[in-house]
Amino acid sequence: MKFDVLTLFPEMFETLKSSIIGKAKERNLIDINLVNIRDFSKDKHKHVDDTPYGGGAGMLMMPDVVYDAYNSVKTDDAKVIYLSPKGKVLNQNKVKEFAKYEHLILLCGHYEGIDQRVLDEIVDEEVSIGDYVLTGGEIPAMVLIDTVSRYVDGVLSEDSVKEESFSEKQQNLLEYPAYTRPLEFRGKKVPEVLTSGNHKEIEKWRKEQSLITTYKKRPELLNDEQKLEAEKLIK
Ligand code: 4H6
Repeated sequence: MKFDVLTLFPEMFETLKSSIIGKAKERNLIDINLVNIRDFSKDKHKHVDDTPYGGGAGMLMMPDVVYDAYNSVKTDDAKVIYLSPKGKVLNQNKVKEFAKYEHLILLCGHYEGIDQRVLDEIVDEEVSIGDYVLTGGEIPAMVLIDTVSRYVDGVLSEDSVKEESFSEKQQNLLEYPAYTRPLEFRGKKVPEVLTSGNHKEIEKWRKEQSLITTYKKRPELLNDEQKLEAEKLIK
């Protein structure tokens, strides 16, 4: 999977060198190519933004500069995603859909955003990572790279992939609580069933805990039947 990132702040992506995504890069499972939009500025002072026609606060990224940055990486099969607070909110189904592409181009806005004409020309999809405002599209682009990379073959361990296919069976449920050593912490013991060795019972307990957790934290994820079942378990 190839990600081209069009950004004014390529340094922000250093953090992707760590952990699982860093390993995936080292193993050439994913390729993250950072393109500094400023390299495509048209003047000797390297300007990339200008004031909005019609007045108003702030600056806008200029269309010709952004277009030339895009042109330097575009291919016929690439999907261009613009990270913006106006986009459709990202969810796991959207992530899986993006993971089917071999080439994603991520456009990061800064200042007040980007001239509409170049967006109309090059953007396939406008995506938001949630209903709040950030100073730039870089953190959303990193969220997209991280979430999509998890679906690239070989990035996750075999165990995580198995665990994921299990949690997909219970798609709308949150994870059950998990415990590790020590057996007792500040007077609290690990639930006995987990040390029983009875795998049938453990599976049943985890399913019930998932349902209870979801009922308490995100009831809107459950249908009426699941809510009734959760209420029975809590009583
Ligand atoms: C494009 C257009 C994404 C990018 C405007 C980006 C939140 C998200 C940005 C802006 C973002 C998200 C600049 C508008 C700052 C507000 C960068 N914020 N903004 N939710 N900001 O995915 O002012």
